[in-house]
Amino acid sequence: PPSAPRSAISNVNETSVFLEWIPPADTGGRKDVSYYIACKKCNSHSGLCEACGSHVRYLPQQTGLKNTSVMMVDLLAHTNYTFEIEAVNGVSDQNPGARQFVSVNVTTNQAAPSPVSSVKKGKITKNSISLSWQEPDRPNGIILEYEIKYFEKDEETSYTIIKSKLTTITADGLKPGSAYIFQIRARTAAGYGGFSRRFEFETSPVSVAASSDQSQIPIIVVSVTVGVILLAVVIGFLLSGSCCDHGCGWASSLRAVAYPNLTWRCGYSKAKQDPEEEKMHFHNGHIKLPGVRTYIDPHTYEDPNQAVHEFAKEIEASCITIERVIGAGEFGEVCSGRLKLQGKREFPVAIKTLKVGYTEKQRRDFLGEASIMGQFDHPNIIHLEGVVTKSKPVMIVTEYMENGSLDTFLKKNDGQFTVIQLVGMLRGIASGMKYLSDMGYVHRDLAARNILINSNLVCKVSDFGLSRVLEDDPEAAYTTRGGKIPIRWTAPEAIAFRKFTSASDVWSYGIVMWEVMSYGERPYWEMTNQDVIKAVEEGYRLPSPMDCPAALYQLMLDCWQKDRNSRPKFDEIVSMLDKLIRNPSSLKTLVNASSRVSNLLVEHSPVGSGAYRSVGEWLEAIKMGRYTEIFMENGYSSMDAVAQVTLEDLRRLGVTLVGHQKKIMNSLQEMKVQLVNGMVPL
Ligand code: IFC
Repeated sequence: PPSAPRSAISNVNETSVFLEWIPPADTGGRKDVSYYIACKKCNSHSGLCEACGSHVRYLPQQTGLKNTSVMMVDLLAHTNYTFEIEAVNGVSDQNPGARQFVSVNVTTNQAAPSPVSSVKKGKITKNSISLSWQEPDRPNGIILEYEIKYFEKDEETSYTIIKSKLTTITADGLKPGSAYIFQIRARTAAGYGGFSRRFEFETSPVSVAASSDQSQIPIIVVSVTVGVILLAVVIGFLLSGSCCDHGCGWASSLRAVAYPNLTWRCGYSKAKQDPEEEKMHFHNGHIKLPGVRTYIDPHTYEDPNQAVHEFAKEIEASCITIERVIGAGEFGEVCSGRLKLQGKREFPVAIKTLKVGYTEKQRRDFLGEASIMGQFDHPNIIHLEGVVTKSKPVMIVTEYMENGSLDTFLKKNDGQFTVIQLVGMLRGIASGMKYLSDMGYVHRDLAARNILINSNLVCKVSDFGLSRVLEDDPEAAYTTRGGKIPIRWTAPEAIAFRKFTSASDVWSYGIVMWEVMSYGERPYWEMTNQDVIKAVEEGYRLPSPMDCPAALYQLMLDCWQKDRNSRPKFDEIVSMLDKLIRNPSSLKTLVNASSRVSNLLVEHSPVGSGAYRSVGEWLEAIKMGRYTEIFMENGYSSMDAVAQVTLEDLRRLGVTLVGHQKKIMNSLQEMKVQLVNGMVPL
């Protein structure tokens, strides 16, 4: 029988899991290897596992898989699963020994509710339509409310949304005898599900026009009066003094410090009277919109301790065993260790400590980080286990990512992964970034060094801030306005006028794609920050990494569009990568290696040192002038053509002396490196 499959990776999307692996090292000398997936559902408390049962669907199938990937759908939400991937062949049945498999542990997330499928009309009048519907087939949690969107048929641009906790509503104020389109979606703690299909219902036609018009006159009079009064109140309110005169308390002065160029914020928040009252109405000044989960900046909290305990669990120091130091943080050390929570099995964690003798501000910033991380719950975002604040040292505890940061991991494993595995990593990162951008969180320092990777090769977005030097050249990393910016990863508008948005995160994501596909190469190599800024501004972009699928390089170029609105959104990037993963043959077309180099030659005929205007000049310079004639006669008459010469070609041309071969190939290599270090103009 074959040995076990290798390098299995998983990607979790809500309640679906995508698995991928590479074939076994030993096929047992046979060609009939196929794969079988065993699924076990595991209890996170007892650690006991049982078979998954028949509700799980396998795409394309569970047994006899010929390809090295499979997708499991309809798993339970928030459940630990172990998948065992076994390679089998025609003699596996006869094998008395242990099964050879690779296993992957994953935890599913909560899925959003499935769409509402049946909607019935109730009472219909000339101005109103009543509806009722059934709870979705798969609510995947407790339904908190429904959202009903409706609009007049063919007038989609102007729609109305109503929310309801019940499964019935009445839409009124409608036009008589008109068709309306209704769509309903449910919301659980996991967010909104998809909208139902469109349901069309019509109001009843006007029967006696005159009488109905009569009956509406008092309504119109009342509405107009109320409208005018409201408008007057609002205008009066806006004209009554400014916040900055009256002061808005500590939180808003902090906001003003955080957004110095957005002074209107101050005038904006002034409408919120004094801080006490503000708290009552807005819960710490955060207007929580139902169903829209947005990230809350912990700085807006009056009391940072309240923020951290709203978003992070307090862990008792006695539950933590620190094992070894794995890095340096801005305020202390980062260690690996183990966490044993009540009723749970001990598991590995990473621990960041706040060194003794910290200032109040350092403690606030340190715990502010935990308040941010605690708001996120996504398989591709580093997961916060909790904080220790009641004893010293103060700590932040996260899940442990065995393989550390992605840039170092890729450098260590240069060339070791399949393209699909690399795309799987990129897909995970894009999915985490989609989540952050949906939450309204702008990362600002997305780079491979800020991605962690675990033993299943799952990538998670993280942020180590200043704990690692942002740039080798700290001078150049400072902008004219004093902010520290990782130039090579940052979009031009963010460098130029600090316009950090999810679109600038998309630019950085493009750079991460390039880092991943080139196994941790430094973007723009040893160019200085100033040269990078200049080249990018002039429209130059990084060239394709070696052996990079054309579709991926195109996606990188899309992320690096100057106009930030033209860049793809993270959800589009995720779907694009999913499409490529589902159809691996789409990754077979590589950016043509020769076009890559000759392209550079054409656009960047090197000038200055090390540049040669002719083949003869070049060969003379390396004391190989004797071969000029042979080169010219065999079609290598331009530097462009010479760039493609291989060792075989040299032998064919009669360059048989190994020393000469080496001299020519080395010189060519050197030129290519210089050229590749130049960039491709868009
Ligand atoms: C100042 C600040 C930092 N504001 C936000 N962050 C931030 C930190 C944001 C995010 C992200 F991506 F989710 F938005 C992540 C982090 C982060 O990764 N923090 C962090 C990670 C804090 C403490 C620890 C112990 C770790 N984990 C590890 O360093 C680690 C190593 C290996 N495994 O885990």
